[in-house]
Amino acid sequence: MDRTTQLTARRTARTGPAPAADVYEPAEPAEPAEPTGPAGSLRARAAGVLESNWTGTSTVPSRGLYPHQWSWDSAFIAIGLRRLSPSRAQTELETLLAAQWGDGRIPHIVFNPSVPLDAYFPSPDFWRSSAAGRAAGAPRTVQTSGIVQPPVHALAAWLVHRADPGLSRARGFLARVYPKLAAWHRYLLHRRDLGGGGLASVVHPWEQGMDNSPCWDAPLSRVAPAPARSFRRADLAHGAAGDRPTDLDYQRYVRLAAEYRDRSYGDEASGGFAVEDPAFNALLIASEHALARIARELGATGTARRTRAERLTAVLVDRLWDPAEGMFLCRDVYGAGRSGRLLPERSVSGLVPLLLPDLPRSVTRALVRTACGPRFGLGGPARLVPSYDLTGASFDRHRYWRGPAWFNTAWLLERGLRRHGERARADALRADFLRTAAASGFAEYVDPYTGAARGAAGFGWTAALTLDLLHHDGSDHSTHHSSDRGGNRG
Ligand code: 9WN
Repeated sequence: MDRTTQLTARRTARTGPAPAADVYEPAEPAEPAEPTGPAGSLRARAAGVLESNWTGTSTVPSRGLYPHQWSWDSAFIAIGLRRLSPSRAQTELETLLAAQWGDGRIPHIVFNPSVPLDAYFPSPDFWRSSAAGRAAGAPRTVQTSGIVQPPVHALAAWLVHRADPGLSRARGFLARVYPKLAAWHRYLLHRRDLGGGGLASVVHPWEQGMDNSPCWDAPLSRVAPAPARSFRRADLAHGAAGDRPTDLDYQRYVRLAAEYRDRSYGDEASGGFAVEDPAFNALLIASEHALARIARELGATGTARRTRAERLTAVLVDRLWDPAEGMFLCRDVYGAGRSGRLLPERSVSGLVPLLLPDLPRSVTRALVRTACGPRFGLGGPARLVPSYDLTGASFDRHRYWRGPAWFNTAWLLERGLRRHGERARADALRADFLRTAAASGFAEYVDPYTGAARGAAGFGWTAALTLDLLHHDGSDHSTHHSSDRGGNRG
């Protein structure tokens, strides 16, 4: 028995079965004991990472490589921070939301003005948010990027609230963030429905968060690269070139972002790249479910939101599910002469919808089979879950999102497995997560076969999600596919 399993067994004996929980928060003991021994020191180490990445109002993903606030990083970080300090977790989200644009978008980076411009590229003078984004309502006093990242925020806000409802109510936390989160979802569902089928599109690979995933190769190939000498990358000062996106990828990222900026960040006229991504949309749906919960907590019914989340789940299946592959695929909205087509690349994004409660049983079964099969090797040869098909032609075990395993996607799949009754697999993934996070020094990502650390060390969401998984012992989690309907156990 490894240390984590021992801890689990001890905790189970002590606490007995955990109380029922809602669909957004797996069941767990109400007052879990502080982990002691090795897990206790893992907790202290993870807390230390979050402490040294804390700026006073938010947490940087990494001091060297990513010295500003990132949108989906902050959401994952808040989910873990609530285990240490619910008030700091609230501040993390509130700082991000203070940089929201008038049209509802939450920018993917909020720049720290005290960090030198050349510390990260593209810097504020590239995005020129307050000038180029004026028509879209960019804030005047804080500099941001103009693109977005996956909408994990409402889910994070709900989980942060649940960590200390008394404090949250006393501070009016949900009442303050709800209108902002609602505007964010409105932006995505209306301005970003570029395919016209009801799902949100990303207009840049950085928006989806898995920057150089092979999923983008075909749609990106239609984008003319920016001249190589027109910009200077900062990332290579911190990471090995073989671990990072290529120069040619960067030239295309820069072209797409510059063109979006030069269109004043307007979504009316389309650029060259629009993709409906399964993880991005699944996170939007999970967050819409969370908004329904928040609405109920604030005294409304939340019914319209819940119904919308269910309808969006059906649309997701309709537009992105591939029964032959047993997973979700990306839709290239401008592919096939702009009539749209599913992209054949298989990435971990296509497994993330397992998170959702209302999927048909045939779909969840197939997703679990695919995750555990040769392509993703869950519970077999792979550590955590690789970011891309192990057998795929573009698989590269070291290059960023083209193979390495990441901790945020492992956390999402752990929740998905637990939700759908795959308790043994979820427990094993949780144990692997904690072991790998500890051994890798909370790495940004790891080799999917060996678990060896790659990318930045002391990475924010790796440490934060470690705290979250340490907090519950995985011993009693029911599925609650539909059991939350009508009741507010939040
Ligand atoms: C571009 C901060 C971010 C993550 C992304 C990850 C990486 C940035 C980069 O770092 O992207 O946004 O410079 O490569 O791909 O998921 O949010 O940690």
